[in-house]
Amino acid sequence: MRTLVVLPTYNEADNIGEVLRRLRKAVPAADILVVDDASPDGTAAIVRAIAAEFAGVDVLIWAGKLGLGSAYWDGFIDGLRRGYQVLVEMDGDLSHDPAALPRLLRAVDGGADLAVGSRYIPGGSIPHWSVCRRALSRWGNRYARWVLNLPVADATSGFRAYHADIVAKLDLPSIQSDGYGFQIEMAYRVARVGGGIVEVPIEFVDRERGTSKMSARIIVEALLLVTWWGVRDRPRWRGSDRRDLGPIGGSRAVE
Ligand SMILES: Nc1nc2c(ncn2[C@@H]2O[C@H](COP(=O)(O)OP(=O)(O)OP(=O)(O)O)[C@@H](O)[C@H]2O)c(=O)[nH]1
Ligand SMILES: [Mg+2]
Repeated sequence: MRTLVVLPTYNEADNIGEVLRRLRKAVPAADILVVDDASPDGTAAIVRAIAAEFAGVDVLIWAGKLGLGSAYWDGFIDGLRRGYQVLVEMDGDLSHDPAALPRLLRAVDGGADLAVGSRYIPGGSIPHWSVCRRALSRWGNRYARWVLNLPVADATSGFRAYHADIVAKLDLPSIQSDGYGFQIEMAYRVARVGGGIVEVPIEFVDRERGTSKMSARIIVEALLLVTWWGVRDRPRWRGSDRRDLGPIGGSRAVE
């Protein structure tokens, strides 16, 4: 299936070259679109230089920092327009190992609408995180799963492959969130339109170079939005059955 890997970047000059080279090795047939928010460290220039060497690598450059959600949104719209059948999301800081991508693609090839690289199913791991960060992520995910009745153990994971047909049904222009909220919102929308979600175990390693763009604002945004969606979509506060919420796709884990 024709695949486009969308890589959002903001100041990833120290990582992007290696990400692109490892991706090319892991999935030689996939095209790559880097969506860069005018990184001051020259990330886009590095991508351009590599694009001259490798066919199928492109970069979209925006005038300023518009956020992760907006970068994915633009990358997906571009991918849909150009007729790709699979759209991949992946961080550009080497936290997501390109070598794991073929397993996600196999899951989509096998019929999944969304394959999520999951840290929270057997076989998944985060070797370097502190107890605090692990607890925040784990409980954030449990909260989202409970409030939204979402059949995903790792809804904040940013390593995913979508079948393009499901992305086309998600009404991307109305997406409200950025950061972790964006990942949860996309998974929730897939479930609501009846898409099948499969989780594939991944190891998430901490970035070794560059700085994190994660912030308290992104965490609070995700928490508030999840709570709001849960309230908004609950048909009647009292006496409602969670199964009334509408079509929810099933989820299963694969090795
Ligand atoms: N285009 C674009 N990319 C972004 C923006 N913010 C983050 N990114 C990219 O999104 C990916 C994930 O961001 P990170 O800062 O690594 O966030 P994280 O993985 O949640 O946090 P860490 O584990 O601390 O690295 C990286 O490739 C970033 O360069 C943004 O505003 N615009
Ligand atoms: Mg990261």
